[in-house]
Amino acid sequence: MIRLEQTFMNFLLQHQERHNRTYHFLILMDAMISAAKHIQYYYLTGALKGNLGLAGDINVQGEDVMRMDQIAQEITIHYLKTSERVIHAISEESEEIIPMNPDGGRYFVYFDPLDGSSNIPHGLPVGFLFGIAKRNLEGPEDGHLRAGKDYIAAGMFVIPTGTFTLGLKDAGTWRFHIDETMAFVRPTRMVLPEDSKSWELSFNASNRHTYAEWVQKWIAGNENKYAFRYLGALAGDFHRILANGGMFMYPAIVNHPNPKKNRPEGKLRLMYEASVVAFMCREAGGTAVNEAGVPILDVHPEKLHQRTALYVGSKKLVEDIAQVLKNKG
Ligand code: AFP
Repeated sequence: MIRLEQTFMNFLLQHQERHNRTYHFLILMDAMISAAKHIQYYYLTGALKGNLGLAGDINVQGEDVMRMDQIAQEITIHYLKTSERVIHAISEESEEIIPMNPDGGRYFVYFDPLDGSSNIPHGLPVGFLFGIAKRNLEGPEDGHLRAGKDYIAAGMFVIPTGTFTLGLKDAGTWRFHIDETMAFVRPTRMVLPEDSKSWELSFNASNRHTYAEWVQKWIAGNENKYAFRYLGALAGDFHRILANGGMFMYPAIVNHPNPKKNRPEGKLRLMYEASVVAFMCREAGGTAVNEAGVPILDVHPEKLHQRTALYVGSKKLVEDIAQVLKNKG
């Protein structure tokens, strides 16, 4: 017997119908899926076609742009524009807002088309992360810089692994797998496990002595209880945490021996990294906070490429470290 699976599109159509929603979100998600499949294809063939190297440019974050970053950006902008549903988008790869359909558009999209650049030269997992907010339909538009709690959906593709995880507002976080026809199939609801047996801790251990003292102390008191895993691409690391439980963290760097390398604001980007995983985590029963112990989803961005520290995962662990962060000890 062949096992045939429910597709993502079928799942979403039913979801929209059940909640009496419009078709606009379907059109937008169809665009996201098309973009992800094309990025997946270029990434899989990247080593053979010479697309896994540097592009020769520096991006808005002051980092080297990889050829794949450019390809993924071009693909995503194309599909978002042709969906005609996006007012404008904010991308890691563009300093400015990317205008799309200011009059007829309905959504704001915040995305990082290929996150985890240090994995690119090796063809190892990277992420395509996105958050979606809706235009204010009741009154005058109140701006495009939305806090994560105002997103209607947030998701990530792990490329080239072929998994897609999507958090839907008040409707859970779902995981899909790519099949032989390049369709995303088999919706599986993700719920963070309560049992701490499988929990993992994920952070860049080489930064450990640069964290605030109280964070270092918390790690020392907890590290022996959990397995330690770190891939260096948020989508991949968070993918594990969603399944196994535990916590991913990228704390503020405040004690670097070279003070110029301190990152008191944190490293990760609020709108298209931290809020995206925080949203999926909330829908899976977890939570996320910043360096002040404040929920990530409550933080209103003040600028497009705002950075933040991030602690995300199982409620018990994140709430535990949130207390330490609030009390600074
Ligand atoms: P890049 O895409 O700039 O490599 O950043 C990836 C990332 O934003 C996120 O995906 C990782 O979790 C984190 O940075 C890894 O950073 P470190 O290399 O400093 O551990």
